[in-house]
Amino acid sequence: MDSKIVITCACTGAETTKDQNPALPTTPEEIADAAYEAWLAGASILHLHVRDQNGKPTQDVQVFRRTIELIRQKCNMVVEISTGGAVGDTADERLRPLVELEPEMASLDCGTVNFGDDYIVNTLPVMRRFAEEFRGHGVQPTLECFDLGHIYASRILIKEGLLTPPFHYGLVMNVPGAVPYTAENLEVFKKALPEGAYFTVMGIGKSSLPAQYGAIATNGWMRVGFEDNVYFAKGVLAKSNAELVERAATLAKIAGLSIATSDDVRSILDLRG
Ligand code: KMH
Ligand code: ZN
Repeated sequence: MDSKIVITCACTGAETTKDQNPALPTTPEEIADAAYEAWLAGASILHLHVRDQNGKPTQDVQVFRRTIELIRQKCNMVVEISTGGAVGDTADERLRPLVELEPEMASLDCGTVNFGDDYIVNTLPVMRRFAEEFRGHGVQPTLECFDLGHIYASRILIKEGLLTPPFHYGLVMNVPGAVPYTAENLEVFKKALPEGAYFTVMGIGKSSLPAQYGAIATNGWMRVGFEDNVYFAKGVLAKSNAELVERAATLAKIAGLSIATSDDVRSILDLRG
């Protein structure tokens, strides 16, 4: 499995708007189409946020359910529900889709951090509560770390037995007000991970492409998509999420890697399936 790389597509996010890129998928139908195209292009995991009828972020279980049903009609992509939600969401709101839908995977945010002029709150007690729900519902977490201290916070939960291997981290770099993406910072993050942990590198905004190279260089996995970055190149909007996935897959192949399938991910991370 070592020479396989996993690509996640984060096709919608909670904060990206159609004003930033008109190709942003927001309805269940648009998200399912985007997911399928991304899967065909090489993404094996979908990081899923959904929107209400007005295009605003929501943690409404029915919208998640409908979107996942539509995806399932098209492909077997691993669906990773967001429990980060949108800035300002309560812990209860963020957890509801996980509790009710029991997805194979979901994100578990590992600390409090600036989000531009906003912020997200994940104290240790909040993280413990989330970890207990993940365990109770058999959901594999992606431990999203927006700063170095978040990795150490996750390690407290590991020591307490609330998180168990296999570990999968999402190293989210370049959120405004948090750690910038640099090759050196990625190396430091990697060194702080528990032994044997898998990790996906996520570069926000203009750091998306450098972070993809960083992932390849450090034996990590890649995440691309409009949640992280709406541009294909400087001043050039991406036509679709699939276009970004396709380039990530090409970079990986040039580096001699093969692209993991969704079933590869299920086997590597021991997902329920
Ligand atoms: N939308 C951000 C506030 C996650 O999905 O777990 C949080 C986020 C992280 O996107
Ligand atoms: Zn997210």
